[in-house]
Amino acid sequence: MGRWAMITGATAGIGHATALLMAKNKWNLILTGRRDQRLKKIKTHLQENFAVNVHSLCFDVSDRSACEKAMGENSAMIEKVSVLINNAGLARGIDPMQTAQLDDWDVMIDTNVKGLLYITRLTLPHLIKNQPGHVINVGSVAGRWTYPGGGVYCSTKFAVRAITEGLRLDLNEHNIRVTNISPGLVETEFSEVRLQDTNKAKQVYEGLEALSPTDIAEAIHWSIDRPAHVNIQEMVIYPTAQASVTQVRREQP
Ligand code: NDP
Ligand code: 8X3
Repeated sequence: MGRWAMITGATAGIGHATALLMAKNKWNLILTGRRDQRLKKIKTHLQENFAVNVHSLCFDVSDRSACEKAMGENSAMIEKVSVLINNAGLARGIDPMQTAQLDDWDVMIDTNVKGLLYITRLTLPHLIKNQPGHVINVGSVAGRWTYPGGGVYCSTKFAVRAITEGLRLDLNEHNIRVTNISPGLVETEFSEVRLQDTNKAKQVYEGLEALSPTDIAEAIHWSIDRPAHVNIQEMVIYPTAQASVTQVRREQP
């Protein structure tokens, strides 16, 4: 039967890179996201190149009934999962709190906090059964340090860190590993989604070597690949050019 992992937000960036690396390492996968065409293309690529089983589930993690429907209708598949990688997430806007859009706050909180909680709660009974179970939450350095214009995004990632710790405490009796991966700047679609402007998004990564999605996928896979008695509780990973959430060294053009 082999080992099964579920990765949320596998259509791009860190989630996509993690799906690739997990498939290379012979993990069967359940991949989720909202863009069905991309999910299907990735599924076909992984099945054809790595001889693993891949299922794709297209739904919005911030929609509670969509989560319950997707997980309920596919329970025969979900019940095989022993590793959950909660990666789906996003930032919207970089405005100060006094002028930010309430809609942006709703989307970030609903996706990064409530979505992660829905998927976790619906998957946990299977993780407890399928030892050794492991939950990996993709947090952020924004879950440790706050920066101007990032107050609400940061608060969602602080919440992810608190949820990770809460899970570890509650699941201790069930021998489940729980890990928080906290990256700094990773070059993905993240800034385009946040700023809704391709040129401005490019500037975020200009003049520095940001982390690649594969750098984070490797950290995730390495954490999973430790012996079952070893739990990597947290990893904070910055690019060398980034000293803090507010200090980045950029080469001049
Ligand atoms: P991308 O925008 O490249 O990828 C985000 C993924 O999340 C996509 O697959 C997207 O799929 C999915 N997603 C977003 N919203 C939803 C939703 N409501 N329902 C289902 N899936 C959703 O960004 P990254 O790869 O950079 O981001 C992945 C995670 O890493 C996020 O949690 C982010 O906060 C975190 N992170 C990113 C950093 C960075 O600098 N890039 C640094 C630190 C943390 P689709 O659009 O198809 O739904
Ligand atoms: C994404 C990294 O510094 O843009 O979580 O918030 S940052």
